[in-house]
Amino acid sequence: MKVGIVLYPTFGGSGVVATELGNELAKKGHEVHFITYKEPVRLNMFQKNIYYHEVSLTDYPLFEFQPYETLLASKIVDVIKYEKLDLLHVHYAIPHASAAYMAQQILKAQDIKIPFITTLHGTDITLVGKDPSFEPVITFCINNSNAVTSVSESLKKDTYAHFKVDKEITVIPNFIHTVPQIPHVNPNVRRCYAQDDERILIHISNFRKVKRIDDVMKIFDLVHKEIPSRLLLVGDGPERAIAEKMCRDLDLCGSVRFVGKVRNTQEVLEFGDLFLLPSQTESFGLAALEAMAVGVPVVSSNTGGIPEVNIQGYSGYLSDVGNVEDMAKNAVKILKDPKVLNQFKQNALERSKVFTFDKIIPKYEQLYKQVLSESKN
Ligand code: GMT
Repeated sequence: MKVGIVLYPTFGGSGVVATELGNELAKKGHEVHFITYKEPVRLNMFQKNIYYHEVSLTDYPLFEFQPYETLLASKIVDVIKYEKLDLLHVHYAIPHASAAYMAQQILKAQDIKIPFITTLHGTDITLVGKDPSFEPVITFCINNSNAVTSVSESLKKDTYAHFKVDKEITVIPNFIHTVPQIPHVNPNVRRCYAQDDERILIHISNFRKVKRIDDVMKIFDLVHKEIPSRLLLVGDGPERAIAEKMCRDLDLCGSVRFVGKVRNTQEVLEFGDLFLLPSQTESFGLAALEAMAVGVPVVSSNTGGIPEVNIQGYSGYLSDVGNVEDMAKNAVKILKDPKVLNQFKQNALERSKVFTFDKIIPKYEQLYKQVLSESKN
């Protein structure tokens, strides 16, 4: 199959999922064409069956805002026509689904049929999409996609709750490569981050408000009072300054390390004893799954799709949003006793195996086949 994938090229989960999906489809022999405005961070361009088409932005004094959606739609038309794609798969509804719809209509006028699939990732529905100024376009594009998928049951429910959507939504969870067993880390490298008797807690995100970085700091402060520990903060974003200030105010600077943006998060996660994800909302929580896939248990909030990934008392613990005392108590419960910690690590790895590539990618391939055969009739 020749598949076009439209995505955000950044560190955000939707871009990571779209890139990894494309990489995997290419390995399976499909021809994959990525379409976006910058080289995706997780994309290895020099691979068989992988192509990248960049949407170049025009700078014209009349445009106070760049007409990205129009440029994207034009690029999609171009790629579909000249690369002879069979199908288009867009990740994140805004503005990818509306650009796909427009491209589909333009091509229809030229007697070219192209179905498109929209995958909903989270904030396109739960935060941005709910904004009434986006609603009519999102509702229309979801209803007019040839197929719609969501990354969790929770996101599917939210979509039906907030939009007048009558289109069937297929849940296809996110996926991961797991390690066969918990990796042995090089003690000398580990000592760069923590003493041998200290536990390592990790948080990875884009440091947006929704991630509740202040809760990460509060939880760590409580844990640190009971257990010798360090916190590694991976990623960057608008809330970083707040986290830095809290570090100083709580006198934690010596124990907190801002690692910054990291392409291969697994390299850092391997050093982790516990992953913190106290988000306000999270449609799935890919970062938590990535942690579990190298045997790191998760202390998280119980919002959105997180309970579909992290299992209470097994791969970690879940608490109400903002209940930092409970999250800290659960973290201590896991970290205090090496035997308990080891059991949680094994469980986290085991749980992540539900979401391996070999189980999830065929679900997308199946959907592609179904959509293609429907669109031919
Ligand atoms: O978490 C973010 O802010 C990034 C966002 C994105 O669209 O890139 O992530 C969303 O999609 C991920 C991949 O499907 C999910 O794992 C995240 O839970 C989801 N984020 C939210 O719902 C806040």
